[in-house]
Amino acid sequence: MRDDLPPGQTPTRRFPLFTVDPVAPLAAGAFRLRLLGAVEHRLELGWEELRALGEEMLVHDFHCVTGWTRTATRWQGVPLARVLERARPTAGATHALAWSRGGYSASLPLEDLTAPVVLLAWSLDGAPLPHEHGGPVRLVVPHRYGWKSVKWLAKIQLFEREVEGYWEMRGYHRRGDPWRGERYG
Ligand SMILES: Nc1nc2c(c(=O)[nH]1)N[C@H]1C(S)=C(S)[C@@H](COP(=O)(O)O)O[C@H]1N2
Ligand SMILES: [Mo]
Repeated sequence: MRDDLPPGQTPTRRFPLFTVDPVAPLAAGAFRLRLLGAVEHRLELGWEELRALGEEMLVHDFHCVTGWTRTATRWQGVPLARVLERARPTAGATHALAWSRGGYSASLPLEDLTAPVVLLAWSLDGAPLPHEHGGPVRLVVPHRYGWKSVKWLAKIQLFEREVEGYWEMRGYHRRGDPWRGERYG
């Protein structure tokens, strides 16, 4: 992680909430994640199966496109790459939609999703991930703007073409690299 901030970002230690699809809390034991679409092996993982894949810790700034950066945010979870390996994306797979339980989605190029910083996170700043921040499990894609880090993660759908999620359909950038200021387009 770099010490400086991407263009147009202001640091904060608060962690503002941003939610367009409020959902009811879900007990960790009831959590399920499905991987489907352009994969050789469809997968459905429960809480215990996910936890059995191991745990990594990551400290990274979290950049919302509206201009706040929650600095040095500590996440624990399993790298998504480990789960994707098991699902085996097809040779032609290029993009994915990450879906929440509430119907929110974000579009991600496959190479962004397999980066080592991308976690299926169940812990925030040393405590179980609170419901309002996407618990029991959210996607964390800290090298992209925050709208790609889908809370209440339920499903990852792979595609052999470019696709748009909730904000990409509304004009936000397909990649969303904060260092290049990729807010719109
Ligand atoms: N399910 C869901 N995930 C979401 C959003 C949302 O509205 N619904 N908002 C995104 C946006 S724009 C940001 S900046 C972050 C904010 O995460 P936080 O609410 O935990 O701070 O969540 C992202 N993930
Ligand atoms: Mo955001």
